[in-house]
Amino acid sequence: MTRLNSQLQQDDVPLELVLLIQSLMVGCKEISFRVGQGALTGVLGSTSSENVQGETQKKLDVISNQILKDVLIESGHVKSISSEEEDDVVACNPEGKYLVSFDPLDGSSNTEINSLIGTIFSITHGTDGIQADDPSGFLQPGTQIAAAGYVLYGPSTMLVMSTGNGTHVYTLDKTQGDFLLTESNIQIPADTAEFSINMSNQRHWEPNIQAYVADLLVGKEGPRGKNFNMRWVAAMVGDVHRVLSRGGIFLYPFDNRDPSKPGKLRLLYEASPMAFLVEQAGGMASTGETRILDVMPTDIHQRVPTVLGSKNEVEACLAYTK
Ligand code: AFP
Repeated sequence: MTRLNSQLQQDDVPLELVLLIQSLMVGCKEISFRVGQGALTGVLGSTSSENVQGETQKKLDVISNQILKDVLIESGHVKSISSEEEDDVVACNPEGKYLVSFDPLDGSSNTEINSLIGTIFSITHGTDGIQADDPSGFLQPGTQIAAAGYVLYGPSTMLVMSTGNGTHVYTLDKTQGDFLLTESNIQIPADTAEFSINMSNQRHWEPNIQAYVADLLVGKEGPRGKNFNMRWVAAMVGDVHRVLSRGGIFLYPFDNRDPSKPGKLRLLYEASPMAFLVEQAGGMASTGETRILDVMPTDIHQRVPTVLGSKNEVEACLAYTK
């Protein structure tokens, strides 16, 4: 089986980026181990602190964030980091070539029920002349991504990543400690009969999304002429992994609970890396109005409404929103 390093070489990934990805994976393997130990090592449960989003941090959020910061700083290839769990950017090596954004443990409330969680990351080039502690270096559209992916801590630990040459799936061989290529160039089926949205927010959605989902729910008798199934993992890594594996549409739309939060998902370390993977797998990713990868960030913790997945179904949804 092909090792991660060999695949990266085959995809002509520059050496410094390969070394950076290797360091990142050292961190993710440690997170995988710590997550697996669970209650045995007292890492479950919450801390008494909140992150910049006003969310109570889980112990594993803090541990995972520290692990990734340590390996990325040590790698020497990273100029600065932006993380869901850090208020500001973290300056690393001023000579480092790359900027890394990450959600160290997406879906961390699932740790309470031993369910899916993961690390989401996005890597871009640093801009000359912008200091390592200046957040404006991160304000680049997703089209500038050099590599993006996630590591899913489930029954298997899996890395799903793209460096712009298709989306590949690797499974961690825990006996050897290597990520091995288990599926290359995955393609999301263009059509689907499965959707993924937190239905409990229905009353807060805008009328166009209400109308789209209502038409899915009437099934065969409605305008879509077929029955739809629904799934919700409550961790974007889990829901997007299903969409990448067998198709589907995933939505976290704008809702009117809090006008300062247009959607729940953060652009830099959730929506954008997932949009990159989905597009590289032949799918589509939109805010409902524009392509996610074209959105120019204005803040490192910016949120965006998100609709992604099977191309024809995303287009069907956009017919309601545009
Ligand atoms: P955390 O990263 O704070 O755990 O949030 C997870 C998440 O942002 C995303 O992974 C899920 O899709 C979404 O929240 C689930 O939100 P609900 O609370 O609406 O289920």
